[in-house]
Amino acid sequence: MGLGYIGLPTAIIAAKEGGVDIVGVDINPSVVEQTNAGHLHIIEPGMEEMLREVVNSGKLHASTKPEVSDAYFMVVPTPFKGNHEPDVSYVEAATRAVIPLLKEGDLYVIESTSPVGTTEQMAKIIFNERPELEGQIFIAYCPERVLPGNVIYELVHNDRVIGGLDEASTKKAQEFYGQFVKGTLHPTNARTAEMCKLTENSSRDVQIAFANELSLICDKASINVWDLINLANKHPRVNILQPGCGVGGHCIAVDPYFITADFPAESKIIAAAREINNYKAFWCAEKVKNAMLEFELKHHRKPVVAMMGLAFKPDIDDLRESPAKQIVSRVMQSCNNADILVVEPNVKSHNVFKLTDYREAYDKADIVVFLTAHKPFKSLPWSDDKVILDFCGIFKK
Ligand code: SAJ
Repeated sequence: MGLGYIGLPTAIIAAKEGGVDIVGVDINPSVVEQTNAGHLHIIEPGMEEMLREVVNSGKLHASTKPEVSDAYFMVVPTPFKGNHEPDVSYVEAATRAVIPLLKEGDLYVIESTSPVGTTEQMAKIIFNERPELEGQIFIAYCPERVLPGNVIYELVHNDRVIGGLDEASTKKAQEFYGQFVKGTLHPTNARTAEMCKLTENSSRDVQIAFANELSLICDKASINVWDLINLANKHPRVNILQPGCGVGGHCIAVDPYFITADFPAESKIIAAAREINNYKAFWCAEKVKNAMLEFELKHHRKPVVAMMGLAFKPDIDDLRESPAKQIVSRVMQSCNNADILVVEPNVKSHNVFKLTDYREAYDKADIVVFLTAHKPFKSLPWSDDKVILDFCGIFKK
């Protein structure tokens, strides 16, 4: 249920590596049509060839409606609402769609990142509608852990945590994933598995917030933050991550709110990390605006500004929830007539921003702002004639 960034690759790999017969279900008819035509609607290197293979061999077909199966997997989005409260309505809708099809011995698994207690909540909904199935089906939570861009390898090789509502459910889910996962399948209960997913992404968010906080301190203290972190990391028990222009994507910037919403009194560090990482993007935009004003005062003309990178992290073309994109928008809004060149080498065109080649933009610009550490940017030379705002460590040694 759900043929997005995780559901579709999981379906393809279970079909190809595990030999499982898959019905991929999505409410979007265009996704279903494209999948059945062997066209990958998401961006993931190497995945389209695999999709074509499993569609052609008849192992995978897509549909807008679920079909009677032996196992059902909920892999739909769990966004948050305006107040940062998690929204499990897609999980509930997908669950309700399969309830009429469930039969004795079936496996029902939630993969979507979910607040603690969601699996129990969905079990209640299932048994409310189908009381005769209580004790007759297997229910588990098994979060995904793959890194976009490296999905083919990580879906097979990463360890996974599997938490059933009872031991039999955990075992049944382990048997299923064992068909295509080579990593270890660690058994636990559903609540721990749900919290484990939230913990992994919150831990990374907190660690990045520490690096971002250091970058703000270092800016005031006239210390090169990249040198500082590099030196501190020479300590055998210190491993600081890299600061950037904020935290983006659909996971790390979202999942911690699933903890803070349910445990506001306890989750102080987790909440502070979200604030720091959000603030970092705002701070970067202010820095750019100040640099533009200073330039204008000094040179009595508006600067040409190159904004380097729109993707939410290096060397991908995914612009979803990207702090770089937010910064570019903020700067553009505040400086109406300024000459701003937007660069994203991994994307051909964009519906809002007119894109410029990275070398051309760098050559023309008076102020160069590095937002995403894409590899091609690292071949550009440092120039003392330009104002360079390096928020992502392009010129770190
Ligand atoms: N970032 C930094 N500094 C760093 C590392 C990352 O600023 O040192 C920024 C990136 O630029 C990006 C954001 O953090 O804006 C997130 O990037 P990421 O590479 O840390 O993570 P995602 O969102 O691509 O994938 C994460 C992964 N989770 C962890 O590493 C704990 C992945 O394994 C999960 O499967 C995925 O979230 C998910 O779907 O939950």
